[in-house]
Amino acid sequence: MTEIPRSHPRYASLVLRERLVEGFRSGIVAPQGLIAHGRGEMFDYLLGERTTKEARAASRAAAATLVRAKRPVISVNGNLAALCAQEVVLLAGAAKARLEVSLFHRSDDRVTKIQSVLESSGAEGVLGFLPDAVLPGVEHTRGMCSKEGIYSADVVLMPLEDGDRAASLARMGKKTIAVDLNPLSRTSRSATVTIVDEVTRAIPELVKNVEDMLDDKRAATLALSRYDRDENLEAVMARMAANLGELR
Ligand code: PTJ
Repeated sequence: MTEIPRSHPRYASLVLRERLVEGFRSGIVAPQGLIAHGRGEMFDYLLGERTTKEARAASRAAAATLVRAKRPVISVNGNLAALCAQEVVLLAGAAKARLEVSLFHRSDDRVTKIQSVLESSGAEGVLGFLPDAVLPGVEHTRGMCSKEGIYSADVVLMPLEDGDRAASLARMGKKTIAVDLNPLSRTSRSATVTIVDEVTRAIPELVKNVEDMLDDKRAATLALSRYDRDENLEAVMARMAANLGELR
């Protein structure tokens, strides 16, 4: 890994890049994942590279959706595994969710490697290696999933998800939770709850909110009653536009 001095003004951002490059070299991250991260960085820049009040409200609604779920599943791709495998495993534990490796650019080799990254962070029963179902309307291997996991889930958390797959899950009647820095993406606009935040900030915030809501049903009800996806996305875009104005 390239040594990044802590004093560098863009230290946190550069460390994430290094994690992804390392993940790419070890076969976890798809080459396209590096490009996708660059797009995310641009939106994060406009966001101010911090968790906003809109993201916190969406995170509380997402936590409420997870604690109320009967069969929650977290969909794990290469970028997520490279950036924050440990935090994802913690979240699965707190929300009693299954983990399924679900790749846009699927290969058995990458599924195996991502599964073993999750297992070395303490995950058990990771799904995804032997898919036995297909997401309706999603062609080729990117539609493959497991019956026991994503296919029969009632709630799917899908960080950095492609728009076609997100739309298919929504059409199947599932509640979906997106983590996506792009408030304009089809994924952001089709999810039940969309957290517009960088995933390494969003997942720990979600763990904290899930833990807080496990024994507090009123907090979950309140979080859901206060959340409106389209209003939230509008507010995020207004914030980005205002930040851009200030940066000028
Ligand atoms: O590992 P695979 O094969 O499943 O492939 C993963 C990628 C990410 C390549 C695949 O799912 C893909 O092509 O995704 P998209 O359609 O490019 O969407 C990724 C979305 O995530 C984009 O809207 C980005 O802005 C956003 N994004 C990228 N990095 C981050 C992010 N959002 C939050 N945190 C990030 N670090």
